[in-house]
Amino acid sequence: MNDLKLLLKKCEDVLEKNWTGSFTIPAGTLYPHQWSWDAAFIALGNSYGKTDKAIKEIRFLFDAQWKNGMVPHIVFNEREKTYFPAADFYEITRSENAPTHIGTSGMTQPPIHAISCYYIHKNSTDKRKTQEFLIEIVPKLMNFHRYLLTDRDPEGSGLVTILHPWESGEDDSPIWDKPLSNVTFAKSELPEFKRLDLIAVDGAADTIPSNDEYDKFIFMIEIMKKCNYDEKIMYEKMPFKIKDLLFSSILYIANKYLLKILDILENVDLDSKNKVKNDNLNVSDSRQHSTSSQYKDYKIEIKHWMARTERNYYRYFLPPNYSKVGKNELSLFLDYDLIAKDWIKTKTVSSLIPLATELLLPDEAETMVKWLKHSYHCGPGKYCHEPALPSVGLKAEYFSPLTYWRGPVWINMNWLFWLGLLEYGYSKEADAIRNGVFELVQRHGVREYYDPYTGKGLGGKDFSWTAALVIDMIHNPKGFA
Ligand code: 2M8
Repeated sequence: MNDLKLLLKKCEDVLEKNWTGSFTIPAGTLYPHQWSWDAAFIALGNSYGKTDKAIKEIRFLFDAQWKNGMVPHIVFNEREKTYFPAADFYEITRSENAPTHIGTSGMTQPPIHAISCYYIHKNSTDKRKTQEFLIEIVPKLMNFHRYLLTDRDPEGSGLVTILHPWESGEDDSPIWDKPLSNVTFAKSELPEFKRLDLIAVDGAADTIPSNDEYDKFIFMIEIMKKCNYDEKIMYEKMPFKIKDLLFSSILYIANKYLLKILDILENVDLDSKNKVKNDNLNVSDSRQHSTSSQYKDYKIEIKHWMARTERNYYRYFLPPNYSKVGKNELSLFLDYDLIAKDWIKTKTVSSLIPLATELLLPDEAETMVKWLKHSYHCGPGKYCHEPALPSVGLKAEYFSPLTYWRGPVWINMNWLFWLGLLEYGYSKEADAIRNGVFELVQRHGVREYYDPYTGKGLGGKDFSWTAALVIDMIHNPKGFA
């Protein structure tokens, strides 16, 4: 078997190993439950030949959707005890919006799901089955996106506010250092708890968030609980409130894919729509199953959301004094701290994410690509192990080659940039990233993240989204059509 066939098999075996029968865990021991954006990436990987698993993955997650539309970032498997904080810690019964049939967290994660649902259908060999799945899932996706652009965007900016670093997906990124420095509390305000991630990474403390960061993560969950997860009260009370660049960019891309799904359904013959039983959607009756006129209304609503995003993206994420993208080192895009009322002047890999949205002008994209290529470098005369993007610029004083989101290479971020580069026609740079990802996984295993200097695999072993996205990059050398 040639190298790519071997790599494909290796990744397919990881997804098979992590499949629980209802969903796929990110990695054994370390992450034994279902995570939201992991599930979306995994469903995309399974959309190549494992359609039923891909549908089950998304269905299991959205069956735990809260009544206000929020999709929780973790859906718990009660039998698994190797992860902290567990379901009981979140006390979601405090909220009338929470599901009662299953334990979940009380926060959300980036909305990759509409992209995956589109490809579940596009890659399917049973179009009727996946059309019916799309008819079922569209109202739930609309409820999720609507939640993000109402409860989490009272400013009507078309951009999403996160209330906890875990909602960003980039937990301990240096982006959050300054906002977190303002999160203070007495030790007495912190519940007793024992971290379990250190055990799961065999004691490699330098690869996971610090205890100080973890204390703040847990303290902020306590505030959410005290607010009974009421969105309005949390918006007033949370000491951490960020217009998140990566999250908002992913939602913008996902809205484009939701429009593609609606285009498909508008042409689906009526009888298959009527066949789909009227699920008891755990949302108010106004959001029951759709008809064509409903699909038209959905499209109008999505276009309004996207217009708001387009109007405000530069205003919120590109500081005026850096008005020319690429004019200097900080004139990339930055997250906005709603509490400090200022940009977070910490450049990381997500500063480049606008490249994946296609919101950039060609000359701005060119500037981004220059910075992207520069960040392969590890310093004078040294280079990254592979041309895959590290999570933080390698010369940044806050760069750390081994620590989680503070420097290592993450495959999901490289996958997003690979797509963006292809969209803008930078196929050489895109191929370099694709080959760099393949090299890392072939030589260092299917891991959660990688040391950019040596390529050494770090964090979770047999990591599902790494496997899933390599499967996509192998099947899809030219990215999404
Ligand atoms: C990491 O997040 C969890 C908390 O949600 C953790 O650190 O315990 C992040 O990398 C996140 O992006 C990912 O979804 C999750 C599971 O892979 O792990």
